[in-house]
Amino acid sequence: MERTFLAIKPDGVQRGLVGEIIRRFETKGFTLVGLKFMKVSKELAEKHYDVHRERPFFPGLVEFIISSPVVAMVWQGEGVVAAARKIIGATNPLTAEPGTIRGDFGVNVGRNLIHGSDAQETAQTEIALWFKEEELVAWQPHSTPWLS
Ligand code: FUP
Repeated sequence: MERTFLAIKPDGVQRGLVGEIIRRFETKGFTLVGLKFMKVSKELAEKHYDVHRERPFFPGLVEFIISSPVVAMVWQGEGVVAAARKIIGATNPLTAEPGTIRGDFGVNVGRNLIHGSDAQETAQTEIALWFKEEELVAWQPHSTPWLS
């Protein structure tokens, strides 16, 4: 079953949006299989954003991610990687559509509230980077057998 990695960034936590953000994935019908509240090490932040290592915003991005706690999550469901990206919205919250998390709550590209894996392959890499296998819980919600 398809899985994606999501992280509510320090701004999402600081602004009290954890419940609101989780609610959107829960009510859509996706299944939570991993969740932890944590401070991110510099090493993990640099690995996570390795693709951006040469970009001018990289040092500031890493400093921001390690500045205060994040909520790291794994969600499961059919088509969850692409669907989560739609729920999250465009990278720049100023151009993100209303109705998306970034479109509804953000204004600054450097403070865009949440990370979501951009492809199935990236999701697998990011899940392995952030979670140990035993931290992921395989389960099926009883009340919604039509959801996978
Ligand atoms: P996304 O996949 O939507 O999170 O966006 P990217 O992977 O392109 O960018 C990763 C993070 O880098 C963004 F969430 C915010 C930050 N960023 C900037 O701070 N400035 C930029 O110009 C582009 C990205």
